[in-house]
Amino acid sequence: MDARLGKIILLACLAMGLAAGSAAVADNLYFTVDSGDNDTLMMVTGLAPTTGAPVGLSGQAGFKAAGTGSDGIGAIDAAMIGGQPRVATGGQIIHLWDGNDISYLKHSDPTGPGDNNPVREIVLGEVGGNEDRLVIARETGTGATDILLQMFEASTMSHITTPGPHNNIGNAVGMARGNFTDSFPGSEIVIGTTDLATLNKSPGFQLYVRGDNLGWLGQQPVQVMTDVATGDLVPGLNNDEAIFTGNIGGDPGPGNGQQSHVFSTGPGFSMDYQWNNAGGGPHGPSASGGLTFNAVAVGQLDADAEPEIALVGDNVLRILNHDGSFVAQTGPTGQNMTDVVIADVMNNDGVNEIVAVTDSGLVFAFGPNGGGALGVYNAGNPITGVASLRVIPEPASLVLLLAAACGLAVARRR
Ligand SMILES: [Ca+2]
Ligand SMILES: [Ca+2]
Ligand SMILES: [Ca+2]
Ligand SMILES: [Ca+2]
Repeated sequence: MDARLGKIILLACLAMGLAAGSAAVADNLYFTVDSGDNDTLMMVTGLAPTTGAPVGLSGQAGFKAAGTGSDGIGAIDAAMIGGQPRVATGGQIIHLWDGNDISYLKHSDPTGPGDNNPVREIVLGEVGGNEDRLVIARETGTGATDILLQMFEASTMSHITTPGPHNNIGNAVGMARGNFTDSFPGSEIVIGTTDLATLNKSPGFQLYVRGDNLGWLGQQPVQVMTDVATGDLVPGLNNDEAIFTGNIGGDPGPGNGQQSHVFSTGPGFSMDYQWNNAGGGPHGPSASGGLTFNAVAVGQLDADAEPEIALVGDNVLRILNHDGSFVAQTGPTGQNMTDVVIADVMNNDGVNEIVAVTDSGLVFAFGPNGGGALGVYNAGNPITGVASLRVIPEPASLVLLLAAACGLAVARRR
């Protein structure tokens, strides 16, 4: 080897060693914030532990804020698309943002000018085997009790398909992607629906559609729900299952309210009940009552291979095992938590935290066992949604060659 080339490689190796020493990067967090009629998207690249009174979210690593020019923002999702971090938000219009710095990329107004019927739910990323997808759920018009699904190519925001609306099924209150069956490619989409006020029907449905064309697969009544999440909650069966939560069972009380129900899919895409966590003990009402769940997330919170479940709501954070067995409950929190994610956002340690946001404008970070908050941060306005994303750098071939030359082992976090 030429001496000069050797020196260059040595310097590059030193630089890579330094980079590897600080390579642990927390998952990004993105927040939708209700700030009047020009709602805000905010991001941080990590949270620092704090004690005592809430500290400003704007003081956290990588903080950025962007005006959306849209009201009613709250639907949010994040995914890697073509090796790039992307964030999608839905209010009166749909936005696609660069997940590195929430700079604006594209927008689409699915209802056209003059119609402010909001996007209720949004899913970004792989569905139907194609990672470049954005799916929204809304109504056909203001006050309608139907669900209109629309699929776009995410990177171009070009329209792909809008099947006919699902009539008399209420409004979407949760939407997630999961691979429920191998009969159809990639992930399918599950939607929770509810509309007690206007429908003389079941107060809530689970609705499944194909990921490749949004074709209807099945629906089934569940009762009042607020959110849905997916994960491999029944190991050894299919791939993913869906968990619905909310005020299922009616007003909160012993055996009612605050339930979560898990369903798998069977032959012919039947919807097979797996378990619910209704009942007494930790699942009973709080001393102050009113314990209902607003949101659910599925993710890894301990060392066993199965995922855990985080539920947040009015005055409560509850953690369950994948089979519904009780792990921990934190509360009363004195806060109405509106959304939750499970992500590694603190300490760069590969250990996930539970991040919950509130309608009073606070971000709570809890450890994987709940308990006292590891930090509380103030965004200044009500937070309507949160999404997380692990940004996976695309290794350039030169970097890989250098890594090989330096003899660096490539370590991967779980
Ligand atoms: Ca599938
Ligand atoms: Ca499963
Ligand atoms: Ca686990
Ligand atoms: Ca962590």
